[in-house]
Amino acid sequence: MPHRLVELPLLRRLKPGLHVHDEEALNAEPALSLLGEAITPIDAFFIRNNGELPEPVAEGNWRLAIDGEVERPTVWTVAELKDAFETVSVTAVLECAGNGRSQFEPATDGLQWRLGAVGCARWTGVRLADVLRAAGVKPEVVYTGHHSPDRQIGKPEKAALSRGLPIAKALSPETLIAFGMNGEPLPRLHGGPLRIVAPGYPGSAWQKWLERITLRKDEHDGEKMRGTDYRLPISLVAPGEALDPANFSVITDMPVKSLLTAPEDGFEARLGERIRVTGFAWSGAIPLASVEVSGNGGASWREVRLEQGEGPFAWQRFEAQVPAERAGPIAIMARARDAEGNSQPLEPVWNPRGYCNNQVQRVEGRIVA
Ligand SMILES: Nc1nc2c(c(=O)[nH]1)N[C@H]1C(S)=C(S)[C@@H](COP(=O)(O)O)O[C@H]1N2
Ligand SMILES: [Mo]
Repeated sequence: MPHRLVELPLLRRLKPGLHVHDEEALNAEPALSLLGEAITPIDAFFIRNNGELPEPVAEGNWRLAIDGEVERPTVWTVAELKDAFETVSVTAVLECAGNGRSQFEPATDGLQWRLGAVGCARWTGVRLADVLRAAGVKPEVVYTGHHSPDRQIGKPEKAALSRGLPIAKALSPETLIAFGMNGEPLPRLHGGPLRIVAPGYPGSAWQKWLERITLRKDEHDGEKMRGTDYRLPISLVAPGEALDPANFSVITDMPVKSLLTAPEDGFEARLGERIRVTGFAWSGAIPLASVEVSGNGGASWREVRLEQGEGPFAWQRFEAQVPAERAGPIAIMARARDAEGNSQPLEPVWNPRGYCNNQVQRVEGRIVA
């Protein structure tokens, strides 16, 4: 029986508003209207799984091993981790690298996410750096490798996903081994009892159900770390072109992006009314600089005020009023720019696996007299 059938009732109960993708693994995303809050509620947060969910394990029985290129290989219980290290929280956007993939033309392989594979939560845990330093990071370490018990559908011998981080990101203070989400114990669907939180990096780097970290002298080569998996071409590749693996590098910091959460696609407004437009903008590592909104399909743009976010890795809210001036179709758009001048492209930048689509979103509606 496809695993999804077993877990689906659980998902429906915990996250009733999510659209479940027709895949063997459990993957689901919310309607954008559910993403209107600065902190995305857990019941509206997307989930992404590359394989079967692992069997539930009581927190007291969970172990995290640190090994590889360390002075002192260590095994921790969750309670020991909480006792030994300072507990910290970071508010950060978690976005799947495949978010928005359904908009690529020609279509690429992979889950056809709409725009909802993103959310912003308060993550609580211990700094990965503190745990690694306690084990003694050898000077030759360049990468971490993360391991979890979840397996590919129908292939119990193959890990679903085993990703890692460049050591600089692993030792950076925002990177956590998290056990809490929005003030609650980290839910099993989100990787509880322990997951990696790598703010600014794609969701693939946020290893769930973390049970082992191996420090390495080379880039990690685990499941979904090879070939073109979670990699972008260094120089652009045309659809159908032969792919040279040497032209691909691992996705690290996510690009600048914005999301309109209201109005919804297909909205109707009355002539003369002011349409309330709300949304969020964020950027992986380069600070966010500005957001502009267009109420006329991109013919003209107006800068909007960005509200303060909860720290550098949170998304920032914005709001605008767009006048409903003419009866007929209307398209509302938002375009974010980062501090280095990168802004969201109007068209998706095509790549073979359909990653990092940060194209300007277009919400279409109608103005009626
Ligand atoms: N063990 C494990 N960790 C994982 C995955 C997975 O399949 N297995 N998927 C990754 C991907 S691709 C994403 S986008 C995020 C999704 O996190 P969420 O399900 O908490 O939203 O988890 C990441 N961590
Ligand atoms: Mo992802």
